[in-house]
Amino acid sequence: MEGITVQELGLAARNHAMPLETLREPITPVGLHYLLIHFDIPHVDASRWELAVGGLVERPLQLGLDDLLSRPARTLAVTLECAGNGRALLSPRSPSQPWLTEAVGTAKWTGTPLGPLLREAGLAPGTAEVVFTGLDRGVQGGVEHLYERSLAVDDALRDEVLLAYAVNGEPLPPQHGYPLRLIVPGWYGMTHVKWLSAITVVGEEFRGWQQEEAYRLRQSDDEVGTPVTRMLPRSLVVPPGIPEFLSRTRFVDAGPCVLEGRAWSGWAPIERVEVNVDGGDTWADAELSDAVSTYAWTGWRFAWDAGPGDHELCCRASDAAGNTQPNDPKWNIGGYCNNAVQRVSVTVS
Ligand SMILES: Nc1nc2c(c(=O)[nH]1)N[C@H]1C(S)=C(S)[C@@H](COP(=O)(O)O)O[C@H]1N2
Ligand SMILES: [Mo]
Repeated sequence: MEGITVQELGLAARNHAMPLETLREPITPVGLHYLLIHFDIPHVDASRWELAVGGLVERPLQLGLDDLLSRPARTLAVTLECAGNGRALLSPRSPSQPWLTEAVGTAKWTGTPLGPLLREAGLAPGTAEVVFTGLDRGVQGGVEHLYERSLAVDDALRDEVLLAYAVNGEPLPPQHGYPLRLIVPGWYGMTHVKWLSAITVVGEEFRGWQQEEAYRLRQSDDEVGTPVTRMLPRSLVVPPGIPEFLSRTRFVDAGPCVLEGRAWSGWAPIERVEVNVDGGDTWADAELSDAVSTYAWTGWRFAWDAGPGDHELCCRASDAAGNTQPNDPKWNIGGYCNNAVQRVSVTVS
């Protein structure tokens, strides 16, 4: 990995990852959930805040927080992962949040389903996409804009899509989108717009900066690229033993050692997790437990007989749609979707 710049350090210090030992918890405590904020956390006075539902709808709506709280509520455990997870392990690296592998978390999000609200507003004929606008404004790629993302109407109408006002049973904290955020289970993090202020139905493809410039897989700047959507499979292991402070190398006692971790995919259920010790082609199956929910990670365990010496542990997940983690990263300019297998260095004595 080439040297991290002071600017990247600044981003990394604002936006933290989930410490990997937290993988032991099926539901990530809120303060340990990863965080990604492009601009500033907006200051919101909930008594004045309103959500505008408009555009190509028959009955535009203005909803206060109490209106949303009085609608039918649903709670879903959802695994969220930043599309840039793994970016710092790519070379060359585009200057952005330099994640290693732990930009992930699973929380219980409570909110009201989006579909019924859109149907109440009444989708006019000729609708193509739904645009979600956050309150946060900044400059990225030289362009000033509000944080905005869109979904195709069919994706926005899916049952599991929520307008969430609570996480793990508490009102959203400022950093996770107070007072309201979008939750789109299965999709990479950028989709889950925080600090929502408007939902606008449009008749053509939305071309905002975070949609058209960012979050596309491109090999060169002049390519249109393909949009980043659902999470590719990934598996992470709870680092065994104890760490060395700076290198994070692990020290483990020789003998039986139970490795445990979690795996997820936004495309289909996790079907298999395999563990590899010290490279080569030998992968052994881990034992899977039930997924925390249809939209959340699956636990796994593997009995490792730790022999003395230096080792490298790898784990890889496969989903029921036939996706498997690659051994080596697939490079793209934005540094998205690097779901190459995790590698953990362990010294056994
Ligand atoms: N309004 C707004 N929504 C946003 C963002 C943002 O910067 N502004 N960041 C997105 C990205 S890139 C990610 S990965 C997730 C992170 O959600 P979390 O911080 O709650 O974990 O929020 C998404 N929603
Ligand atoms: Mo992200």
